[in-house]
Amino acid sequence: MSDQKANIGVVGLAVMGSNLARNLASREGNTVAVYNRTWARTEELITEHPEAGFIASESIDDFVASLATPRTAIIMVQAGKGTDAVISQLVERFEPGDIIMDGGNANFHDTIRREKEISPTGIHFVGTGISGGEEGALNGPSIMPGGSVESYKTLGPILASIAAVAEGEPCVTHVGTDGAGHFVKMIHNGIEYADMQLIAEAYDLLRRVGGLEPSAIADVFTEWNKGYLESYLIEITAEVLKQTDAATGKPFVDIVLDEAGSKGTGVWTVQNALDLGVPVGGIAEAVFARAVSSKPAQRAAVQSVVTDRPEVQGVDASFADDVSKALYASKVVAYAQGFDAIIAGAEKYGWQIDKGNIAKIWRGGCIIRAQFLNRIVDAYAENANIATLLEAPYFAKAVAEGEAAWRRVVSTAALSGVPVPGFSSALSYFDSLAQKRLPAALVQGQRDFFGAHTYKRVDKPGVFHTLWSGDRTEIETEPSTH
Ligand code: NBP
Repeated sequence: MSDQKANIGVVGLAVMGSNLARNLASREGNTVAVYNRTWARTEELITEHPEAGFIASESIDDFVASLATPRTAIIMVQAGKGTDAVISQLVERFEPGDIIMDGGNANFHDTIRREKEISPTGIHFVGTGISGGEEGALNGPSIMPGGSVESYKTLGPILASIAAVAEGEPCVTHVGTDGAGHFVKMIHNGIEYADMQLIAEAYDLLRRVGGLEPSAIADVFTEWNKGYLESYLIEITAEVLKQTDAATGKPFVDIVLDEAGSKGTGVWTVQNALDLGVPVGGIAEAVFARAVSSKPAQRAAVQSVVTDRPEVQGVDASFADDVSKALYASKVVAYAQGFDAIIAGAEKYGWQIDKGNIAKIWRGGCIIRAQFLNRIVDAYAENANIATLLEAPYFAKAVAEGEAAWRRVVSTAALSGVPVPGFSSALSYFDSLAQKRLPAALVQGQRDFFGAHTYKRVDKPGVFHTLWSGDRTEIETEPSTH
C-alpha cells in the first residue's frame, strides 16, 4: 500500500457507489479510497478507471488506514442489513471526529436510530439522501445530507463539488440533523410518484379522449416542455412515447405490460404522512394506482362483468390545453402536499428545514427537476410561513386560471370512464380547502352518536355531547379520549 492518503472513501462499489466514487475522483483536490466486500468489484472499477487514481483496499482495515484523519467515508451499499454491517465495521475502526455518511436509500427511522447509537462514540453519522440514479451519481446528483452541523463543515464542500449545479448553485444543502436528509429524500420520491402518475393520466386522456396516437402525444409533451410544465419527467415522457418497438413496429408504450412496480419509498411517504396526519392524497393515489395496475386477477374479474363501458365524450381542439392546465393545477397540489409533509416531519422530529432551500436543491440532478421549483423557491422567499403553497400568490393565480379547465377535464374523464385518480383527488383536495363548510360536521355528529366522541360548536367554546340514547339534550363535557 502506498503512503498516500485519501480525503474521502467510498464503501460499496455496485453501480451507485462506483459512479459516485468516479464523480468524486474527477473533482480537483479529491483523492478517493475505495473498498467493496467482494474484491472482484473493486478490481473491475480500478481496472476500468485508472484515470481516477483510486486508492483501493482489499480489507476494511487497509481501507480505514488509507484515509487521512479526520476520516470521511461514504457508504453506498444495499439499504438495511448491508448498511448496518458496514457501519459496525467502520465504527469499530474509526475515531472521534471521523465521519460516516450513509448515501443509500435508508429509511429515515433507521437513520435516526443509527445516529443515536453512534453519536456517543464521537463519530459523526450523516444520513444523506442522494437522488438522480446512476447517471446522477456519476455526473451530479441532488444531495440531501442530514447529520450534525459540524460534520457538514467537512462534508459540505466535498458534496458541493460533486452535486448537480442548477442556476449556478450546487444542489446540496444541510437539510437538518439526524434523519432529516433521508426524510426529505423520501418525500422527494413520494412527489416523484405523484408527478409521474399525473403525467401518465394526461397521456391517457390525450389518447383515449383526445384520440391522439403516442407519437402525436410525444409532440404535445415536447411542446409542453417549452412552457410552464417544463421538467425532466415531461421531457423523458416524450422520449418514451416516441419510441417504436423494433420487434413489432408498434409504439413502445403499447408493448409494455401495464403493471407498474415500485421500490417502496412512495409507500414510506404515505405511511409516514398518515402517522403525521398530513393529507398527501396525490402521492397516495399514485402509489395506489400502481397497486391497482398490479392486480391482474381483480382487473380481469371486473372486466368480465363490466362489458358496457361509457361512451367517450366528444372534445374540441382545446382539450390538450385543458389537460395541460389540469396537470399543472394537480401538480401544484401534489407539491403543496409534499411540502406539508416536510413541515410536519420537521415539527415532529425537531428539524430546522429551510423549505426554499429544499426546492432549490431539487432543481438539478434529481428526477423531479423542473423550472416549477423556482416558483416554490420564490413562494417561500416571499413568505416562509404560508399555510400551504396553494396560498402563494403565483400558485393561487395559476390554479385560479386553470380551474375551469381542471373541472372540465375531471368531469370529461369521469363521463368517459377514464380513470384519473391523481387529477380528481387533487381537485377534491383543492375543493375541500376552498369550501367554507365541510361535511366533517356530519361525521362529528355520527362519531358522537355511536361513540360519544364529543364535538365542538361553531357558536361557543367548549366540548359537547348529545345524549343520543336518552332524551337527546346536549351536555357540556370533557373531550373524548377514546
Ligand atoms: P445495491 O443496493 O445493489 O447493493 C450492492 C452493494 O451492497 C454491493 O457493493 C454489495 O457488496 C454491498 N453489500 C451488500 Br448487498 N451486503 C453487504 C454487507 N453485508 N456488507 C458489505 N457490503 C454489502 O447497490 P446500488 O444499486 O449501487 O445502490 C447502493 C445504495 O444506493 C442503495 O442503498 C440503494 O438503495 C441506493 N440507490 C440509490 C439510487 C438513487 O437514485 N439515489 C438509485 C439506486 C440505488 P458485494 O459486491 O460484496 O455484494
